[in-house]
Amino acid sequence: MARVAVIGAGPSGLAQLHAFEQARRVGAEVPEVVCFDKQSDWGGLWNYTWRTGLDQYGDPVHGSMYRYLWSNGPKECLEFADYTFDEHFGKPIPSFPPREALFDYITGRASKSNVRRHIQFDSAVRWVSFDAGRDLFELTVESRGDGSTRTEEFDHVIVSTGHFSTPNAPEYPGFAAFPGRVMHAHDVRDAQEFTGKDLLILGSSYSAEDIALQSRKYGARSVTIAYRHSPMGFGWPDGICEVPKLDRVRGKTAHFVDGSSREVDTIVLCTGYRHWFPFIEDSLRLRTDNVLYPEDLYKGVVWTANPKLMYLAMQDQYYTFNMFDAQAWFARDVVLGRISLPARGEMDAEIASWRERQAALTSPMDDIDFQTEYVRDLLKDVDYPAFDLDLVCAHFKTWEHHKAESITGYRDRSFSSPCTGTVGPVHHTPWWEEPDDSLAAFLRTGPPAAVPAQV
Ligand code: FAD
Ligand code: NA7
Repeated sequence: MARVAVIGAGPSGLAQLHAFEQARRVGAEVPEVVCFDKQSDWGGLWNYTWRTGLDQYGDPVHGSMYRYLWSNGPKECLEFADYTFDEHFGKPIPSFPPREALFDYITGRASKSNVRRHIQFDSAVRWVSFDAGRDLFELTVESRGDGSTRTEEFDHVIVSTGHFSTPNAPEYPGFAAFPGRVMHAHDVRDAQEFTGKDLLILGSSYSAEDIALQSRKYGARSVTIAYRHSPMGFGWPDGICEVPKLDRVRGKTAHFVDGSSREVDTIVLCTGYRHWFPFIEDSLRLRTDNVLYPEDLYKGVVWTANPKLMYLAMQDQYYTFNMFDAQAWFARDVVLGRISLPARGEMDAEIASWRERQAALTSPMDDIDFQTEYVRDLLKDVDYPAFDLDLVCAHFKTWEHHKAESITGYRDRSFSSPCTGTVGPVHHTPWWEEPDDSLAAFLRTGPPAAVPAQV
């Protein structure tokens, strides 16, 4: 029997296991699927860890999520079409859940389809190579508990190891002598660490926005965000401001390229992450920046130089869980032989055409349209259950407008489900005033907040 290795049991790896299981349940002959995850439990980034730096076995910690993290997009935009929020929670829930609720949702579907039996935990894939003579991949896996290693053979390999765990950490003059912490977003865990402090954040994307907001929410005295190219330009609450690029640090004083300066206690590098696959041999290793359409991946999934290798979720992400499903369904059908791949030249030409379109994108609205079309293109070839993709696209654009209207209030808005039509109820407490991110507090019903619903 053919063997498939899935590396990583985060949302995209779990989508892959689920896709195979769905086919098996309706009678398809499915190969043996083995999933390896170096962590002790599933959920990938959503499996919160207090650890930073190295983990208990001496490997770099995978987790980049912090306490008090709430979904940064409407849950309706990531809903599984075959496992709705209504089904999981048994009642409508607000549109912007905290991390614990999304972890519960992701793992709820995986539990329902009983895919845990495929996963070997505490199992780090240390090396992936391809033996062209035998047309097989060799995976060297370490059982981290006892340090033993073994090499197994597979016909297909699907890499779903995420790409938001290895920091891109630039250095600026003066960091070495800065009398405070210089840290990357990857190591942020509890914003209360910054209570009473003056914080400097570098970067102008999701991490910068969210860590700035929550640091202030939990008591930072001030937050200064230094952008490299352009400011985010939101209407920041009192105590948060944006300034041009950092030039240098002298003692505790940060100097910016416009000549301004300020004293800061801590510097947080929200400077993004690197796609990092040191465990994959050179000829099979994806190299890309955080973009909507990486090079060398046909349909954003298939490694064109060796189509028995596939990568999931390697894109910059507006769409997440439902895009991972579309990719997983596509990858599954390539493995099952239901989708025949065109010749290498044709695959390369299609990638080039998408990347040409990508180069012409000039705004977040363009990006949203582009990723919508990408997901649509995947869905047309697979039997993933139908959902209203145009509504998801419209919701993303509305969400962008909400953020522009109120960066502290956008999480109080409600959206309708593209799967069930259910409108998320307004949360009992405005996000900016809600310190408790527990699932129990989130699910508690209470008096509705006076915020207009957007459906
Ligand atoms: P991951 O979740 O990173 O999971 C990868 C898995 O692979 C991990 O379990 C890891 O242990 C395993 N692994 C890695 N290397 C190996 C190896 N060598 N051997 C074995 N196992 C390995 N998305 C949203 O939709 N909404 C949000 O609000 C949101 N917030 C985010 C906030 C932060 C701070 C970050 C960093 C990301 C956020 N995301 C959000 C995006 C996130 O990328 C996706 O939601 C999702 O976690 C990606 O799933 P994944 O399975 O591809 O990767
Ligand atoms: P992103 O979205 O990849 O953004 C990285 C940011 O880092 C971006 O604003 C970059 O600036 C900035 N950057 C990169 N290098 C530098 C240097 N050298 N100096 C200053 N600024 C720099 O990563 P995020 O962590 O924000 O988001 C990743 C995921 O986490 C995302 O999916 C969220 O859901 C959570 P630029 O804009 O290019 O000027």
